[in-house]
Amino acid sequence: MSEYNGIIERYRERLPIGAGTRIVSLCEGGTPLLRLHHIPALLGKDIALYVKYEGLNPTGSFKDRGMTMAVTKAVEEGSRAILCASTGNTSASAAAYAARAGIRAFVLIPEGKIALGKLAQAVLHGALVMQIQGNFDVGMRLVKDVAVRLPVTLVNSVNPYRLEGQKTAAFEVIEALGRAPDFHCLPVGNAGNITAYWMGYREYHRHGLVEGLPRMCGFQASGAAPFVRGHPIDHPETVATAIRIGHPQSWDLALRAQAESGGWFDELSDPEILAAQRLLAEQEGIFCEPASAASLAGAMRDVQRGKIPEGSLVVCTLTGHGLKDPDIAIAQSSAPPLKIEARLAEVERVIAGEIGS
Ligand code: AN7
Repeated sequence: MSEYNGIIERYRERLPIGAGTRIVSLCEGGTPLLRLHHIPALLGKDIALYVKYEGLNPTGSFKDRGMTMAVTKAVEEGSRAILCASTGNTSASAAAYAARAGIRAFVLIPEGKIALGKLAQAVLHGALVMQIQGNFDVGMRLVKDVAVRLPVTLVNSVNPYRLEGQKTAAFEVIEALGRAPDFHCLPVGNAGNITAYWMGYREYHRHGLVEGLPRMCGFQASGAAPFVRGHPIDHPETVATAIRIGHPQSWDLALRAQAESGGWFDELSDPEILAAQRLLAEQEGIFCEPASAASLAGAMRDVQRGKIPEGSLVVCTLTGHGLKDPDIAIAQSSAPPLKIEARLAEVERVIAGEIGS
C-alpha cells in the first residue's frame, strides 16, 4: 500500500505543479465522508445524507487544501512571507503552513470576533497577528493593498492556487460515492469554497470520470447573507464568526456555480445554525464549528420542505472542527457539568438516577 502524503501528491496531475517543485504539506485532505443515520430518521425522510468532515484536516479546517497549494507555489516563486485577512481559519492554516515552509506569516483578524482555538493556532505557529478594529472585509481590502506594495504573497482565496487545492475535496466526494451527489450544501462566506467544489465537480465531469453534477446550495447566516440579499452588505453579524463576511471576494464565481448547477442560496438564523451544530453532535457524534453547521441546517430544512426531494443523495461539507470554538459549544450545551462531591455514593446516586436502576 502506498503512503498518503496530502492532496498535491495525490492529485498532482490535476494541479499546476512542476515535477521538481518542493511540496509544502501537512498531509491534508483524505477526509472522511460519513453517512448520517439518526438525522434522516428524525426528519422522517428517505434521504442519503452524508457529511464531508473537513474538520479533520491538519489545522482543523478545509483551508489546508488550499493553503498547501498557495504556500507551495509561494515558496516555488521565491516568496519569503505570506499575508492574509481572516475570520480565523485561514490565519490558522496560513500560520501552520508558513511554519512548515520556514517562511513568515502575517495575518489580519477582526478584534474580538475570532474563535479562541483559531487565535491560539495562529499565535503558536508564530504568525505575526494584527488585530484590527474592523471586520473581515476591511481587513481584506487592506491586505490586497499591502500585497501590491510589499514583497509578500497574498494567500486569501483570491490567490488562484487556493481554489485549485480546494477543488480536490470534490474529487474525493466523487471517489467515495462512486458518483456525484444530487445536492452539495456548503456554508458560504468569502465564497471561495463553493467556487472550488464546482470547479472540481466540473473537472471530473469534463474528463468523463463522473456522469452527473450536483446542484450547489450555499447557506449563509441571516445577518451575513449578501448572496441572499443580492448585494454586498457592510455590517455582517452572526454567531458563526467564520462566515461573518459581507463583501465576498468570489462573488461572480459563486453566483455562476449556483446558477450553472441549478442550485440556490439561502439563509439560516443563528439559532437554527446552533441547533444543527448541537443536533449533529448529539445524534451523530460529529463535532463541527457553528459556521459549518449552516450547511446541515440548510439541507435539513430543504429536505423537510421537499425542496430536496426524497431519494436524493445529499452531501454537506463540514468546513471546520468544533474544537475551534469551545466557548460556543459549552454555552449551548444541554448538559452542563454537574458539580458533585468526590465520593462513590454520590457518583453512584447520579448515574443510578439516570439509568433508572
Ligand atoms: C469554518 O478563515 O474566510 O465561502 O478567513 O472558516 O470559502 O469563505 C473562513 C471561511 C466556511 C466560508 N466555514 O468559506 C477565513 C474565512 C468555515 C470557514 C467558511 C469559512 P468560503
